[in-house]
Amino acid sequence: MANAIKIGIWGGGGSGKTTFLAALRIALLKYAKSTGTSWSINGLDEISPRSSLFLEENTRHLQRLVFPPATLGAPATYTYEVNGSYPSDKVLEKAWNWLTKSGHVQFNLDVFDYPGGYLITRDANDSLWEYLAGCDGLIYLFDPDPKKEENANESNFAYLQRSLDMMRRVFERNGGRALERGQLPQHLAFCITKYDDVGIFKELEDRDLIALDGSDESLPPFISDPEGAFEFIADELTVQTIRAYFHKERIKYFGTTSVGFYVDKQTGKVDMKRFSNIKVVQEEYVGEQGQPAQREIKSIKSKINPIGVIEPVLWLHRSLSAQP
Ligand SMILES: Nc1nc2c(ncn2[C@@H]2O[C@H](COP(=O)(O)OP(=O)(O)O)[C@@H](O)[C@H]2O)c(=O)[nH]1
Ligand SMILES: [Mg+2]
Repeated sequence: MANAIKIGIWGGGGSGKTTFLAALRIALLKYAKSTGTSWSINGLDEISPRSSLFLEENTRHLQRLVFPPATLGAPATYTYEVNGSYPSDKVLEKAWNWLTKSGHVQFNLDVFDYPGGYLITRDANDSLWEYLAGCDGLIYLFDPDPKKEENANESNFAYLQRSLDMMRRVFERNGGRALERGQLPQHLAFCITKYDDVGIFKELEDRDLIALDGSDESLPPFISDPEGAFEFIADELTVQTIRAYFHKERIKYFGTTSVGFYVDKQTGKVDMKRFSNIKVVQEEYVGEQGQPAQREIKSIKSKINPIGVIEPVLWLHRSLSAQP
């Protein structure tokens, strides 16, 4: 698999990497069912031990309607192989065959899993940067949580600035030939995640950035202009950082939610008055000084309906296979 296309998934601590990966397996199976095709994602344990187990366990968590546990221990890289084919619609077939050569899709997907804050503290010699720089395509999970954005160590700007700088250094160390006009050579699928979050959703809706497909009411709400949504939600430094480091024509923005929206069992549609697929319960616990305290535990209301999860992955694959 020396020439396999490599796609890497990264993002800040708690941005939803593990949930995204598990949702991807479910989304691929749903896509296969609805298009009459066959798709799979399997761990390459010979390259990255325990990849299969990691995916299996986290998919099981989502099926049991709980979020995967946060990564607390050592960082790890998990490697997967995705196999599939596009639907054999006559027109599509022509286009995809040209893009993918055989019509069969195969690529590797790397997921970097590390505890919150880890990325910020890594120096230029950390192997994480080599891994990221070695990917042909990158998926960045942008967590729009305003509480994190306000914290200089947890903001997307901090994560992006550091990782893009470090990646650039890897290319410079290797002779700098891959850098063109000072920009990174990779394709970037930039995902605005967790847009199902009630606060984020309302903000986007107020700005007319949420659309419902008029042709079918059962289709869930989607972000009509993901790049516009990014400009609206993120601070300008983050927006300009992305534009500075990647070639304009190699970036695409996506609206992503791994858990999706709650579908009313009676109507089979998303009820816009109670669209959230997340349940929050307050849990009592004993704080560090022995005082009673409360925290929020989030779980999932009903079967997940991932949106914008396979799209960035397949867009990257298509863009990369179309390159000479
Ligand atoms: N609203 C919403 N929250 C999510 C979603 N995916 C993840 N989360 C939240 O983000 C937390 C961290 O997700 P996780 O996948 O563990 O992040 P990681 O640290 O990047 O692997 C979860 O425990 C959830 O509370 C999503 O699609 N929607
Ligand atoms: Mg994780």
